[in-house]
Amino acid sequence: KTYRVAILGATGAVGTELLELLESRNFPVAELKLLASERSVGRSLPFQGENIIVEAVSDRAFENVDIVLASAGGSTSKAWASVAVEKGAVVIDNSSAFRMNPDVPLIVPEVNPQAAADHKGIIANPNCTTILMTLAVWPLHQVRPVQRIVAATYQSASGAGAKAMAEVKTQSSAILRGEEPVAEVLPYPLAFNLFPHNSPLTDSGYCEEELKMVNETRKIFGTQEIRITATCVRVPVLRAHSEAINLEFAEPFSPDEAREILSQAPGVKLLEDWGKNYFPMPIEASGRDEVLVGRIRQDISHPCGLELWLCGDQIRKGAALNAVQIAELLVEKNLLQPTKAYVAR
Ligand code: A2P
Ligand code: 11C
Repeated sequence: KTYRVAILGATGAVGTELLELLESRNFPVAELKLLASERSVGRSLPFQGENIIVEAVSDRAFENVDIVLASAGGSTSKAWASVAVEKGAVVIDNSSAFRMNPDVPLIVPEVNPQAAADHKGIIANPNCTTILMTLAVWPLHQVRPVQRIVAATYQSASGAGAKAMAEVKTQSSAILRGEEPVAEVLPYPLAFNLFPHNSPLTDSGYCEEELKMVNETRKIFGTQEIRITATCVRVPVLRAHSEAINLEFAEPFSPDEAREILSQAPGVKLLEDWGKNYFPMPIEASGRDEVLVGRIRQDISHPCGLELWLCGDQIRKGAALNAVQIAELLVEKNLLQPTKAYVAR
């Protein structure tokens, strides 16, 4: 069986990766529609040896579509997801628009694939930092429940889109020429710099990105009991996020046992050479499917604490790959029937 697929946001950093992944993973595509804004009308993108013309998103564009992979920002998803569902498609949405909606499953296929069975037309793809963290923490949490997570992130420009990636390169060359870097997409120059994450600040003092790590992780793990705090930082890296994660359990968790568990965990690659001080780096995680985890060590400040470090490709597992894996899950579990039952607002 093959499926009619639409990519909403096809011209973006995640959209172009979605296109590549559908092809390289041999997703059973019967027909592919590429949707973006009016700005992209007339462009075309290659898929399976053909050039597919990009269309402006519209009501009609969602007719005769089975699956929509959406990555065009929250407001675009809010405007179009319900239209697509009403026309019979299942939407896998990479934006934050519906993630915390109780009627919308939030899925990392290696962690909570069972949640897909409850979908009502929309499935949310979690925030990239959340996806990467859950891959490393969930296998440990299965063995001994984690009680508290303290995370610090080092997030690449790709999380802010293709234009932010281009901006870091332009800023870098400007600085190397002795010129002032210009920041138009991100709020401050990122080249040779870093700054606390640029998502809106909330009254709690946390930015939205930090609260996404808290709330989304609890929803994916299916528990409100885990205490989570995070500090998110944008760094001048192109497309892979890094995270320093401190975990606290009710009893000690030996680094060797954690290593053994993570060496067999799906979607994870353990990468440690203590003799060479060689651990995961964003340049090695870039373009790879697995989240690289290493530097697992006992927290010297707490007998039941464990420290670890990870790097993962933000565009791939942090966004496009996870979305395509959700689509594969829907196919495998025969969950792609149109629902028409529910319209999210
Ligand atoms: P476009 O290229 O036409 O602006 P990124 O996250 O890399 O910035 O990409 C964002 C994606 O979302 C692009 O494909 C962009 O299309 C698309 N997009 C942004 N705003 C809209 C909109 N209002 N309607 C449809 N697509 C949009
Ligand atoms: C970043 N995680 O790296 C963000 C981008 O909720 O999907 C994606 C925001 C989201 O800046």
